[in-house]
Amino acid sequence: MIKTSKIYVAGHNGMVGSAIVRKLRSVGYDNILVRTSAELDLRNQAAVDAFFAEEKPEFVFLAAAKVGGIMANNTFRAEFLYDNLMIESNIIHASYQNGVDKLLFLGSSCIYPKLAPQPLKEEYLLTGPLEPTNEPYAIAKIAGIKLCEAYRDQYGCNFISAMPTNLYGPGDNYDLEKSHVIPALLQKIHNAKINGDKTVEIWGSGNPRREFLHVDDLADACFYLMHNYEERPFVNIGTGKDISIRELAELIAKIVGYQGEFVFNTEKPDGTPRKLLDVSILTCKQWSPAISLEEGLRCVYEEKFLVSA
Ligand code: GFB
Repeated sequence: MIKTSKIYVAGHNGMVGSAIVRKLRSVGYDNILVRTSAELDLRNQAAVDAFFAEEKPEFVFLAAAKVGGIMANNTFRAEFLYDNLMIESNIIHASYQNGVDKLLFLGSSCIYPKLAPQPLKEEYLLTGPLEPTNEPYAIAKIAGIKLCEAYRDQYGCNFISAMPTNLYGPGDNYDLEKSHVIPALLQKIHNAKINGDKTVEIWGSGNPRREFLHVDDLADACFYLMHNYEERPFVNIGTGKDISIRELAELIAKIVGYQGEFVFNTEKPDGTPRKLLDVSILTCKQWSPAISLEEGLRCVYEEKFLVSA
C-alpha cells in the first residue's frame, strides 16, 4: 500500500472506520474511497458488486458492521447475524472478483469461547461454546475469518483478519440501551454528577473483566498490519491488560469528579466473565498501543462532555 493507492474504507462513518480514515490521512494517504450507508447498502450484493466493478479499489479495510453493547447484541439477534454476514460476504466476494490486492477484515474478541483459558490465544477459536448474549454477532465474525481463510486457500487472495478487544474513542454510540459499557458509564456518571444523584446503576455484578483499547491505537495497528502482515492466521489486537467493570466505574468517577455510590443491577447480564487477549503476535513485531486507558478516557470525556458542552 502506497500513498497513491486507491483504498476503500468500508464503514467510514463508524467509530472504527473513521479512526482508520484519520490515520490514513494523517500519514498522507489521500486516495480514500468511502460511501455512506444511504449511498451504498452493503447488505445488497448487486449494489456492492456494481460499486467494486466501477471503482476497482486496490486495498480494503472492512470496518463496516452492525455493532453494539451487550443488550443490543442480545436484543437484535437476527440483525446482528444477518447484517454482518451479508456485509462481509458481499465485500469479501467482490474484493476477490475485482482483484483487490489486500483486504483487512475486522472481527471481535467475542469470537472466543465463553470460558476459554486466559489470555485468549488465536488458536482457542472454535474450542468451546460461545457467550449466549452475543452468539449471533460472534458467529458472523467467525464466518468472516473463515471467508478470508477460504478465499486465500482456494483463490490465493491476500485477505487477512484482525480481532480487536473492546474499543472506545471518538464517534462512539451513547444511546444507553445500545451502547458499550464505556460510553454508557461516561454518560451515566456525568449525568449523576450534574444532577446531584447519590447513586448510579451499573449493569451486572461489576465482576466481569474487560480489556479496552482506544480506537486510534486500533487504527494504528490496522495500518501496521496492512503493511507488515501477510499471513493466514488472524491476529489479536489489544493492550494485554484488563480491569473489572467495578474498577472501570471507579476510574470514570475519578475522571468525571463524581463521589456518589454504585448500585449493581444483577437483573442485567454480565456476559463473558473475562476476555483478555494474548497479544504476542503484535508484541513480537514490536507494535504496542500508545494511549493508556486513563489518558484515553480523559480525552474522550473532555471532548464529548466538556468541550462540546
Ligand atoms: O461493553 P459491553 O456492553 O459489552 O458490556 P461486552 C461490558 C460489561 O459491562 C458487561 C457491563 O458485563 C455489562 O453488563 N455494564 C455495566 C454495562 N453497566 C453497563 C451499561 O450501562 N451499559 C453496558 N453496555 N454495559 C459486547 C458484545 O460484549 O462487546 C459484542 O456483546 C462485542 O459482541 C463487544 O464483542 C465488543 O464486552 O459484554
